[in-house]
Amino acid sequence: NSEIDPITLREFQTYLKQCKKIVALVGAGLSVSSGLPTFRGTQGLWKNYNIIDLATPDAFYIDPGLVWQFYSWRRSHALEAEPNDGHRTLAKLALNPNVEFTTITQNVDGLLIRAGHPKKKLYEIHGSLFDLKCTSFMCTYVDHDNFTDPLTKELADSRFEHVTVFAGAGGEGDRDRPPIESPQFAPIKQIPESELPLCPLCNLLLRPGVVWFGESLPLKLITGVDRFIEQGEKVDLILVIGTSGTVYPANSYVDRVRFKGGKVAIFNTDIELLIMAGEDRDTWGFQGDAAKLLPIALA
Ligand code: BJW
Repeated sequence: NSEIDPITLREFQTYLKQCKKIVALVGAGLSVSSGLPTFRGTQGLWKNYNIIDLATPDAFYIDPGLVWQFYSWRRSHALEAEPNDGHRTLAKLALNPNVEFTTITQNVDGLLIRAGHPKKKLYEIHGSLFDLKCTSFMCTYVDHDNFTDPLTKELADSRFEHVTVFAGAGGEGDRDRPPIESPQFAPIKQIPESELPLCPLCNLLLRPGVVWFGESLPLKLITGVDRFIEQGEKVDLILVIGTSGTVYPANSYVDRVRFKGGKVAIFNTDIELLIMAGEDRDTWGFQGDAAKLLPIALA
């Protein structure tokens, strides 16, 4: 990216060379140049629904057909997408034997793995679009890496294109605004539960293996992240890539690294977020597309 400030870059890279232990915290912005939308802001709309409202247990229990159509669309979109240079740069860093490195990703699109990121150094803390689990608390059925698309015949038509909307139409902050008419509004079809993905063990509804608001993150992953941050050498640097930092516990990792003396580097298109970060002298801010910035900054 030509707008990268050479002085900031030099200072950052000098520090980077000394780092022994690094963690990357990844959000939806990393996959934007692969064609996948973010959650908040102007991209965060699907067929006139706020994406953030659909990614909740309430939405699923009220209307599983609607939420399954949304996730079916997400699955097929993620399968069509290709990893970008940002994903590949992190994968390369994870394979570097000279640095202790871990990626914590909030993304569920599987693109880091497809870019060659070793699974054992990757914490997909919000799950995966390609994991399915049973909705019954009595049933332990889980299906990992299921790339079938569509999952049922009835979900086939739900794979409409993403609705691109006008500024201010999506995101959590816009909840109180009236819905915006989109010229590409596509009606949702009613799908009976019997035509949605069903558990082969108990025949109840399956759900996407992702973590919705109010749900606990998988204990094994949280413990793994905690160990990486709290045990052994201190983390020298946290790379905060394409995330709004609005969701707990992901956002808490930045302060935990900082608290122990680690530095922070933010890669984001949002200038306001970077201005706020710039007030801290142990934080570098790089504005632009993470897919373009990471190969330069981490070269
Ligand atoms: C670019 C770019 C480019 C764009 N290059 N950058 C009150 C009530 C209930 C719960 C809570 C509460 N207060 C706090 C909580 C906890 C809650 C929470 O944090 N809520 C806040 C919103 C207030 N968290 C939870 O509930 C978590 N569980 C938990 O804490 O359990 C314990 C507990 C339980 C109950 C109560 C309290 C505690 C679970 C969180 C699960 C989040 N799930 C989702 C959906 C996942 C499945 C799916 O994908 O569908 O995760 S929500 C959504 O947000 C998704 C994302 O991973 C996550 C983060 O979003 P992200 O990645 O940051 O995306 P955006 O869109 O926000 O930002 C994109 C950024 O990219 C922007 O900054 C752009 O500028 C930038 N960008 N293009 C670089 N090219």
